[in-house]
Amino acid sequence: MSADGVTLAPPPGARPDWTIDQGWEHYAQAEHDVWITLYERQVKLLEGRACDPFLRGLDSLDLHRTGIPDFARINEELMRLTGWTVVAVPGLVPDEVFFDHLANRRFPAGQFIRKPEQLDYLQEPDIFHDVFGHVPMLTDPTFADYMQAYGKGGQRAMSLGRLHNLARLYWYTVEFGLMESPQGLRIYGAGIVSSYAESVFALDDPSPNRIGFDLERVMRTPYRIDDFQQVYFVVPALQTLLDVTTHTDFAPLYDRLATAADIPIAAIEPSDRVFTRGTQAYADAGGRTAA
Ligand code: HBI
Ligand code: FE
Repeated sequence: MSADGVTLAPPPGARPDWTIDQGWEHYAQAEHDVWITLYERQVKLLEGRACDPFLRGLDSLDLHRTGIPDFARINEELMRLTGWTVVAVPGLVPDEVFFDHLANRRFPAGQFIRKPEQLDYLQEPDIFHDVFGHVPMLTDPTFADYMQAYGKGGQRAMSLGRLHNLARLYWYTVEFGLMESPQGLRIYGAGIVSSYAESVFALDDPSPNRIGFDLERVMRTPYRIDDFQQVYFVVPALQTLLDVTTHTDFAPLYDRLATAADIPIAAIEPSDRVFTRGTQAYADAGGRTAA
């Protein structure tokens, strides 16, 4: 449902749940080549940067073999591992549709791939972001349960008018999350692992803050969709995400959030566990617009 309470109808050719056929046989070789270019660049970079569950998931799904992966093929393995499937959608879908898929262990993935001149940045999630970025983590049983719990929580947050708070949880975990490991910080967020530049920035750049994950803290922190993040939140383990969603009573939390002020995006709070106190030099210099 959009803000005015009207549910958008699916576009022509899409089913009532907004899914479409992937039409894998219709991809042009040039489109497969975009996938292969992106894939090879990321795989080299992510060894020692992405967390182990991501790298293991990438291996077990064998996402490289065919260029753009055929959902029918990866779904066999994904279903066997965690009971999830990937379904094709035309692009962004309404929140309620998105949550209904997640709550039923279906991940809606864009069917299209970016153009060769958009390798580094695009606004709407394409198949590379959605499948390379999100699907490997869905092979991890703990993360798979977290994503389903998020879908169920989304349905509830919508009915309570707190979706903007819950969306921040998705953003700072599923999309831009970092995790501790014995060898240092590792990436699990799909928005990072699917981006060449942010896979470096998120771990190595002195600009952003890196702060220990805390549910309420995250839900009070706005985010930016148009540039590298100014703050990343670090979980000790994926189990933290699942514990937090299953052991938190969200009703009193949402009550508190209704009166709590947002925390400025680059602020460090006295109660924060600080991994990196960022310089914010990148954002202060104007970010992408200055580059
Ligand atoms: N649709 N295809 C798609 N992918 C998303 O990540 C997505 C969406 N619709 C809504 C949405 N995300 C977010 O608004 C929620 O996570 C809050
Ligand atoms: Fe995403």
